[in-house]
Formats: sequence, structure tokens, C-alpha cells
Amino acid sequence: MVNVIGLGYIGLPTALMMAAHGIEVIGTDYNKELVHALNAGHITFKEDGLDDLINKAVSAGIKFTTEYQATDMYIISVPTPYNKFNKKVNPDYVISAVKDVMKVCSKGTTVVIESTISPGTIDKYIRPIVEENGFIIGQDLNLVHAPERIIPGNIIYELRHNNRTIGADDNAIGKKVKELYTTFCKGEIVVTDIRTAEMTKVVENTFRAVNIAFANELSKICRHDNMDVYKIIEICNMHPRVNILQPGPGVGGHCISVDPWFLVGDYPTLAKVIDEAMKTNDSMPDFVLNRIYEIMKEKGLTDIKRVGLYGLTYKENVDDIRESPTLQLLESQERHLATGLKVYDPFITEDIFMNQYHNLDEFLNSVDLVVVMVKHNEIRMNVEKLVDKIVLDCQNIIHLPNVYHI
Ligand code: SAJ
Repeated sequence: MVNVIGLGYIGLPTALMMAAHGIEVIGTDYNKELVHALNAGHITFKEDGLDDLINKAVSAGIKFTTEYQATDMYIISVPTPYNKFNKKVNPDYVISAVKDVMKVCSKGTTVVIESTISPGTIDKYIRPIVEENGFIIGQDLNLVHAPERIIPGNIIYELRHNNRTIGADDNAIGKKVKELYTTFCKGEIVVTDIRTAEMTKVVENTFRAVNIAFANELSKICRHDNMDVYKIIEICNMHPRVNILQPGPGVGGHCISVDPWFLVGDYPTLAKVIDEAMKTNDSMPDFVLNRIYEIMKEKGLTDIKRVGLYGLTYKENVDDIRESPTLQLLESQERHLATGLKVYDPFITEDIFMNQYHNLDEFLNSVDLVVVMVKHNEIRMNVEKLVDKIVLDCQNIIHLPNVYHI
């Protein structure tokens, strides 16, 4: 039996997938309400195919509980937030999950850590705790790191098809865990050591952050001299070895905007490009706010309350607002004592923001300047509703005469 600890964006789909493929799974989470909802067959976030998957997993016998189970295989997928001040990973949730596992596990148990951790976290924090508790690593307890790569918005497909990395001290244990994942994963699974697995995960997200920062920097350079960054990127990308990403209003989510900081925090004198890239991405919401003020001035608009931000989530067609550029912009606005921007997002149905709307038409009727922060399908399909508006399109999806860009 596999006990999956932490039933969030990663742990839950993984647990369901394993159960749906014939593995006996019990999911554990300390959140009682979540456990209750899952046992009733309800999912707390939206993803294509997830409803189907929970039905299959429930029929196959998956159970959810707040208790850690006595078994010999654990998958830990609890959050690893980062410390905003020193930029280092905060491994507290992983540490406490490992401690709880040690209270109930059987001898020879394997503990797979899926949570993203910075390189060296297992050596620095996890091994000492295991040993302090009287366990001999490799004998009483095996440690494995199996970072995930699934992208929110396409979780189910990517769980099945992505290649994966498994890091283990002992290759035989790595292969055993590989077999477990092979039940549902059609991608190639590489078995390596723990340190390498930790590093690859962070490097992958850093690669993307640095490349997005490059596109964002280009957008600032082009804005400075009134050049069309999108056209320039399009032409450059016709070069066989150039593939520039798209500039945007900032970088959100719990991965690309967070993980690269781990390298900056751990290697402050070495991770120079990464540090600058992260600062560039973090500067984008303020850059958008400045564009709003510029456009208001140009158009003679004086009331910030007649400006609306379309999109609160960190990217299109998901309901996840973690670290989203719009939240960063709203915070910045408060710092500038210029509150009043209207907000709307079709995926955020709860009333959690000031000046928040729940209907696209009502939102549009209340503003003169619309800032497209997120390229949800909804706005792509309703472009004609923006014809009479002034639009600041941070995603390059609205092709109308009255459109400004970042
Ligand atoms: N973004 C841009 N320009 C682009 C692409 C993205 O500004 O050209 C922005 C998005 O709008 C968003 C942010 O970057 O705010 C990140 O979005 P994303 O869709 O690129 O990535 P995530 O954070 O949803 O998922 C990433 C993925 N990692 C990589 O692509 C290397 C995913 O594979 C990981 O599993 C996930 O992080 C994770 O858990 O680490």
C-alpha cells in the first residue's frame, strides 16, 4: 500500500492516478475539510479529467484520511514555501511529514519526496532527522527524491506522458520506485542519485524563468524606443536556433516564480544571471502599473476606479492565484496609495478582492481602460466586447485599433 502525504495540486492527482491503475492507495492530509470533501468524491480545484479520475480511483478503493498509515511506501508531496527574506527553501512541512512517517512506518520502508526542494535539502535537513530518530538510512528507511514536472492546466495528460527523474541512494530502490510510477507514466524515467534529482528540478524551472526574463527585458527595451517586441520576437524565432518566449505582466505560480530563488539563496555570489532574471520578472507588475498611468495620462483619464484588471490567476484557464502578477500589481498599487482598480476573473467565483466583479459585462461596463493580464479563453472569445474600450493588452491577444501593449 502507498500512503500519499499531502493532497494538493501534485499529491492528489498522483494518488488518484496510482489508485486508478490498480495500486492500493491511502491519501493523507491534515486538512479535515479536504479529506471529508475527497471522501465524498468532491475535488477542490479544477483540472480537465480530474472528476473522471476521482471516480475511477474511488471505485478502485482509494481512501482519504488525516492519519499517517503504517506501510512500507510513502510519497510526500507537501508544499515547500520559500523564505522571502533569505530566498531559501523552507523545508518545514517535509521535515514534519518525515517525522510523522517515522512514527508509523515499517522496517525497510521507502520514503519518496516529491515536493520541490533545493539541491542539498535531503542531506542537510532530512538525513540528520532520520538518523536522530534512530533509523539507519538504507536499512530501516530508504530515501528517494522524485520531483514532478506537471504543468497546472494540463496535469492529467502530463502525469501520464512526461518523462520523470528519480533520485535514490541505492539504484535498486530507485528502480523499485520507477516500477511504481511506470504503472501510469508512459514517459521515460531516469534513475539517478538524490543530489542530481534535486538539482535538475530547480534547474528546469530556472531555465524557464531566465528565458521569460529575457523576453520581458526585450519588451522594456522595445517600449523605450517604441519598437514592436512581438514582431521582433516572431522574426527572431524564424532563426533555426532561436526560440524566444513571450513577454508578459510578470511570472506567477508556485514554481517558476519561486524555485530559482533557491539557487540565488544558496549560491548568492555565483547565481548572478538568475538573480537579475528573477528581479526582472518581479519588476513586470510595476512596469504594467506605470503603463496604466502613462495611458491614462495620454487618454486624459483621471479616475483609477475606471480602470479594470482582467484576470487574477497566475496564468490562463486555471483557478490558481498563487503569486499571480495581478496580485503583485494590486499590492504595488496599495503601496503607491492608489487603490481603486476594478478586478474580474471568470475562474475566481468567491468574493475575495476589493472592487471585484463576477460578470464580464458588468465589469466592462464599469471601466474605460481594460488591462488584459491573463489570456483566459473567455476574453479571447469576447474580443468584440472591447471595441469601445481602451485596452492595455499584456498578452498580445487582442487585435483591435485601440490597443496598447506593455
Ligand atoms: N509566462 C510568461 N511568458 C511565457 C511563458 C510563461 O510570462 O512565455 C508566465 C505565465 O504567464 C505564468 C508563469 O510564467 O505566470 C509560469 O507559467 P508556466 O505555464 O510556464 O509554468 P507553471 O509554473 O504553471 O509550471 C511550471 C512548469 N515548469 C516548466 O515549464 C519548466 C511545469 O513543468 C512544472 O511542473 C511546474 O512549473 C512545477 O511544479 O515546478
